[in-house]
Amino acid sequence: MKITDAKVIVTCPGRNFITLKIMTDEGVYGIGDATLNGREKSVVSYLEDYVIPCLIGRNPFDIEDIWQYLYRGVYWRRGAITMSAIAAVDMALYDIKGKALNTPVYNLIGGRSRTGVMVYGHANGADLEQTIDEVGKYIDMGYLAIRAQSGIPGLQSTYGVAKEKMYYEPAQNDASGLPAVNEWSTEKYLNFTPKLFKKLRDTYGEEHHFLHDCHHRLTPIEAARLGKELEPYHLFWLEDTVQAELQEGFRIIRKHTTTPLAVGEVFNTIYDYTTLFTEQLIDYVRMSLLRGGGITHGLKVAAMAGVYHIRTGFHGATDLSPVTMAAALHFNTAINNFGVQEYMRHTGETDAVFPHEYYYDKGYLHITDKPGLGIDIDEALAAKYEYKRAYLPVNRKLDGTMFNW
Ligand code: CS2
Ligand code: MG
Repeated sequence: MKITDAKVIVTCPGRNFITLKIMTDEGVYGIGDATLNGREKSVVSYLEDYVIPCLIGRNPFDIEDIWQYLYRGVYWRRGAITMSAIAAVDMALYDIKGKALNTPVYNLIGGRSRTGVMVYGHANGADLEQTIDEVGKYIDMGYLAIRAQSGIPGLQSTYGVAKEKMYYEPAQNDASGLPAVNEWSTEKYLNFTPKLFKKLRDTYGEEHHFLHDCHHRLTPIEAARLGKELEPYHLFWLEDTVQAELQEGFRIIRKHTTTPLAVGEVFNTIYDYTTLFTEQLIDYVRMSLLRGGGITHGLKVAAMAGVYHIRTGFHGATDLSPVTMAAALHFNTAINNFGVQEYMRHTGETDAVFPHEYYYDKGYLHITDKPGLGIDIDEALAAKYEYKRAYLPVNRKLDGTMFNW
């Protein structure tokens, strides 16, 4: 079998998605997600101008060699754009291989290790009361794990609070078409957050897993304070506590609290984790197959994480397309050290562009045995949705200091 052609499909059913489609001389094709929220067109060019010419004529079954060629061969290794492009190729090649061998992708990477994939939903509200109510709605929908994010008293905006319920899309421009500006106060946030989780436990008891995303906004000692204050509420994890380029920063957090830590949705290679793994400074890997170079790289990361008692908890926000969700579900079904999968549901409009096999049932996502990834792209429908540049917000402290969003 030979790769004969490939193309990049840009569509915007409510938000931008970038999909790579690889075609072969035996009529089998595969698809992969290449969406990089807020910088989508960069990956389009990376694929069209540089990667696709190198794929033509190759055997699509040679997944490892093609991965190594695209990773080592570029010389300028790593980075979100490079690794998202490599991920799209890798997902598409696994899709092709599964279809050609008439088997679902999970059978190519170890077979079935579990009957379903536990997911966590996103409850959020403008204030504490609304957030408590929203968590109750997710419990009523059968979720076993729920992330809770709330507006912070005294702040006009913050991370994780959706404009419309049951769907959160962070990409938003201001009136001039440039990044919206959010505001931040660590003090207000640290004083408020423990109250939210005390109220959640007082209201719903101990049965459900509660998660929370700090979204890169604390220093290590601030994260240590929050982790310690949340210990009575037994969170499943505290996510992205600090800007994690400084892996050693987690030593301070770990010294002070037993609250489990998750990090890495902005990471893109195993090297972002080496200190965090070998010193057991975290508990969950957030780096998705999309940002982290696909299934081939994900298997290496999960294997190394497993040596250090670390489980996966992949990123699964709306800006990762249903193609990444499909690939993640095959991956999560097969590996042993699976933890949880983020499931920020896409809209019906998006799901129509990406018809897929996976489905939600009582707190779990399930895949079927359809060969390949079990997902497709409706190109005619995709063509109806024009690309619209949309930035992620920026974030400033109340005194105007530029900060992490
Ligand atoms: C968040 C994301 O889902 C999460 O944990 O961190 O919503 C993140 O803000 C977006 O994916 C950014 O595009
Ligand atoms: Mg996050």
